[in-house]
Amino acid sequence: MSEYANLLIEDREGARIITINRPKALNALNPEVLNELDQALHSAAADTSVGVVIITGSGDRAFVAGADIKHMQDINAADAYAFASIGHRVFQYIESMPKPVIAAVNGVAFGGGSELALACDFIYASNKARFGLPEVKLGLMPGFGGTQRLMRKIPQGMARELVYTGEPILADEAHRLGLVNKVTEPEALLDACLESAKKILARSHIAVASAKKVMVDGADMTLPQACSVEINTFALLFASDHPKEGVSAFLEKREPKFSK
Ligand code: CO8
Repeated sequence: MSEYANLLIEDREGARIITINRPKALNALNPEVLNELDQALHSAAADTSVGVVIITGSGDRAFVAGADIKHMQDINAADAYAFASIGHRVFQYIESMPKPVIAAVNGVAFGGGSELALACDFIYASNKARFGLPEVKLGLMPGFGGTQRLMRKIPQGMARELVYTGEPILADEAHRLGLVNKVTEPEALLDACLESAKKILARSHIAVASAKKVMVDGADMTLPQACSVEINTFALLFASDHPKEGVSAFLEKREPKFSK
């Protein structure tokens, strides 16, 4: 029994799978779901038995069909500000938490669903997945970071066209654009994510967390600033025993055993 009303949690050999579970609303995000996701992510970050997080949606139709449209029917500007802020807080946490987060997009990822996937470190998708930011069709615009993160992940002109038209793209097109790392058959999606997670889990978690931090923080810095952060973070790795173990293992022709 999950401690969450709208999430299912499963651990598989160091990977924590968080499944957004509101199938009747195609896993749409309301404030309650977002707050639960926030809690689940903090809990995964604090749990030393977890090295990678995978986020997916329940059922075979949707990853997440967007922010909850019903929730937005009668809200005012202050409510909208509060709702958008919750989404931003949670999605920024995905970027700042020290463990990689993989989006396993198993169906539609529309609006807030695409925005959630965009905040993850990388995306694997089933060949049934569709991505889109259809907010303008509803008189809205992306409000969970989509206008900013999409532009930073695919060519600007393409991002603008997707936002202005609200038209969806299929998984293969998202792959061609570099938005998605891998496209699989639906039944193979989770295993593909777990396979990638397994490789990450075999590495130094301190090195992976440090690389994530520099890649996320550095993305919006000038190149000299970002490189300077990289030098400092690289040097800091040597405050742990991981470089010694990794380098010794290489020279001794054995697999490294990194401390937890
Ligand atoms: N919110 C709430 N309920 C939803 C949502 C949603 N985003 N999407 C689907 N549902 C519900 C439907 O209302 C329906 O419920 P019911 O059975 O009670 O009528 C159920 O899920 C199944 O949906 P459909 O019958 O429509 O299923 P179809 O297979 O015919 O269509 C689609 C599937 C194509 C995914 C269709 O449901 C759809 O187009 N959904 C809306 C997609 C969308 O526009 N998403 C963007 C929402 S706006 C947004 O995300 C803004 C983010 C920023 C917010 C900032 C805060 C202020």
